[in-house]
Amino acid sequence: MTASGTPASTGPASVPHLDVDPFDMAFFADPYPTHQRLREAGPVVYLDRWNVYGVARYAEVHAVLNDPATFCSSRGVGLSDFKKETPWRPPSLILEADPPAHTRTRAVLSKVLSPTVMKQVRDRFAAAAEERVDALLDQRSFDAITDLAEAYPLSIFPDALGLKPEGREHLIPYASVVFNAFGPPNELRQQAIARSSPHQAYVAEQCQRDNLAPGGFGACIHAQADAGAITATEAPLLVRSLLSAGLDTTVNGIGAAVYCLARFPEQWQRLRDDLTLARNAFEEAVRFESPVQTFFRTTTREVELSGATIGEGEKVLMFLAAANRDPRRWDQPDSYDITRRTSGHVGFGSGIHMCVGQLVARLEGEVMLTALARRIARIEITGEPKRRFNNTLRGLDSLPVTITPA
Ligand code: OVV
Repeated sequence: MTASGTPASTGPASVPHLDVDPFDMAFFADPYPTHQRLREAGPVVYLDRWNVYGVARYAEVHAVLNDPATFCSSRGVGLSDFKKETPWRPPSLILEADPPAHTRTRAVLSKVLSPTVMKQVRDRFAAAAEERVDALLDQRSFDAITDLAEAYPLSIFPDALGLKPEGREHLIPYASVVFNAFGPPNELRQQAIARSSPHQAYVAEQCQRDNLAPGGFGACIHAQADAGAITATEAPLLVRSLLSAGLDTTVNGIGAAVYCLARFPEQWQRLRDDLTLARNAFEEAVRFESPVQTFFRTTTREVELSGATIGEGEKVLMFLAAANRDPRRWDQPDSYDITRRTSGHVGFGSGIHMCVGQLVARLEGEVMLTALARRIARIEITGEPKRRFNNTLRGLDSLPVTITPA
């Protein structure tokens, strides 16, 4: 059936065909009505605009994420099929890999970003959050994206990695290219790649062992090469994964949390009344806004999914954000509720590829929301929020706010 209810005449039979483009500006401006259409059309849909299957319900997104042998990552987790097209950069050794290759690299990054390591950086991350809030209290009116959601991760994460001070202005632009590149060959992707050379050159250089300060995440990755867990050639590419996925994601996660707490003052008040809710308030913002909106997989064989037959070598687009608001899974999915049981949300993915940096993200979110809630009585949105357009990331470019001290 097509979206208008007539039988599909071309393309994969027996699944609803939709003509929506989930990578155009109108969709990014307000994805929610289309998310609902995608969920309601059926468990599996076909998107004629890009010739891909789509899943937007929680059950199917979860199923695809948890069958990595059938829905592989090694052919790319964007629209481009690495079996048919040359990737724009050498593939990631963790994101764009399947077991058994993935298992080894995953173990290394899990160790580098482990609970033990979080204990070591926690006090520094918390002190930097307090310092940032000090500065914001002096300003009273500021941009919650540039002055908070970007400024805070930039004040800790590059140092935690062990990056030298010069050139850090490339980090967010580089990540923006990476996440635009998962999308289709639209203007966002093509322009991003066309302008990526200086950012790529910076990142490649910083991944080298000599450019990473001792004790940082980057040096720890290289030390894993000495231990024989990975080769010396693999280490720089794994550092690249942290540079790709470790900054812009948390910028948008913290941005999402502040945007939620500014829009829903009763939730802000609950957080102020009980600071132990900070970690779940951040988690709920990841569910509610889903800073990473989508990823693709590629089928390794013909497979039946909820009654639909998908052939081998097909791209499947997972709408993580739609799954995170699927009424089949969530009560009041469109409410931001900091006391909700958030576990099971797919904002960090699920299964073997679930965000390896999730503890860093949660630590940053928790300590920042704690610092804000302890010292600020009110957050008021005082200007028009401006959206930032990216093929994969959802977030704002600007969020003018005025705060009232506690
Ligand atoms: C999850 C993610 C996003 C972007 C890049 C990478 C990972 C990477 O491994 O390079």
